[in-house]
Amino acid sequence: NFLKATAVTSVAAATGMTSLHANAAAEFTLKYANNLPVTHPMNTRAKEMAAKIAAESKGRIDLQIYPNSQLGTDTDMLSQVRSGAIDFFTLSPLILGTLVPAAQISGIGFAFKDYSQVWPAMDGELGAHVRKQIDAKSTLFAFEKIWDNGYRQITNSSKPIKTADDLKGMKLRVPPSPLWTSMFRAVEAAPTSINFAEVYSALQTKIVEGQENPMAIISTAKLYEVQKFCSITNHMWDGFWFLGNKKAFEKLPKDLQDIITRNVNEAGLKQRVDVKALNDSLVGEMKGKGLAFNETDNDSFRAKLRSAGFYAEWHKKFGDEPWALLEKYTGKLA
Ligand code: X2X
Repeated sequence: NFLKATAVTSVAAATGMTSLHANAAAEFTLKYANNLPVTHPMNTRAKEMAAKIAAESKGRIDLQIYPNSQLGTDTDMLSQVRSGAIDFFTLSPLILGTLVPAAQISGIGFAFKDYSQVWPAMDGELGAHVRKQIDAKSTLFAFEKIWDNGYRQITNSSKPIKTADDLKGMKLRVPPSPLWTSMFRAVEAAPTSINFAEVYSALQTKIVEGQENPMAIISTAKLYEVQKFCSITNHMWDGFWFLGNKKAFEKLPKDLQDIITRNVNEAGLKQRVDVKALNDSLVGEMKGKGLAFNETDNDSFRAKLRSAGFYAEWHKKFGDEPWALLEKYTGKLA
């Protein structure tokens, strides 16, 4: 099919072999699936990574990439990676929360002030705590370096969101995750869980008025075509754990495991730089495409979350020790 052809071509380019031979020679064919457009840094870096893995393994590994929810929604792909139908999958810690609740802790609203708090936490003790939970509570493991999704902003088709009150009753799409629903209920919006694969059409057909995502996704998924306003809330940082099926990975020879691990982590670090750069450059570009941007009163959102008991509720759910780990990087939250 078309996808396999694409994957094989990139391997062939890296190894200098013809595509047919590259495919036939590979001793291990591994599948990596994700929910994002091919133009997003997640996929450009993954493609480069697959080529490096092919070259360094001398063609023994053929890492095939299935982007853009082509194998199904996040919910479907999560089942597939759990069962071993696919080998690797990148997923938001919050959606992973449907399987490993503790993983959601990095998505607490307004927790990380900026990237200078995000990476030390995620590459440090908070990330280590979450990866340990993933390993203990599922058939999955997460590579050390989490990939970036970015700081999330709210878009909608009806009005600029300036304060928390502007969200009252607004039908907003959120990804399938208990924490996401809880957070937007706390600000009295009307959140609906919809997988990313269905977001563009849900906005186009006005099943929901709005959604929230980082700049790189609003741009590469062309959500500006079906939204009028983008309100800069920076309400949450989000990433993608690069997940692997433990059994499938453990079957690989140690030297090949090492090649994959090193390259996944290296590609993740490069992808972080790309996402940050896009975040800084895309506002101008999307303004030109008709999306109206506005600043927001961040304190009004935080105050509302606090008074609704959002922080207290999730502190209790996660427990004192994990919460203390989070606050070690963010400072006192509520
Ligand atoms: O579903 C989303 O909104 C997305 C693409 O940001 C995630 O994968 C969490």
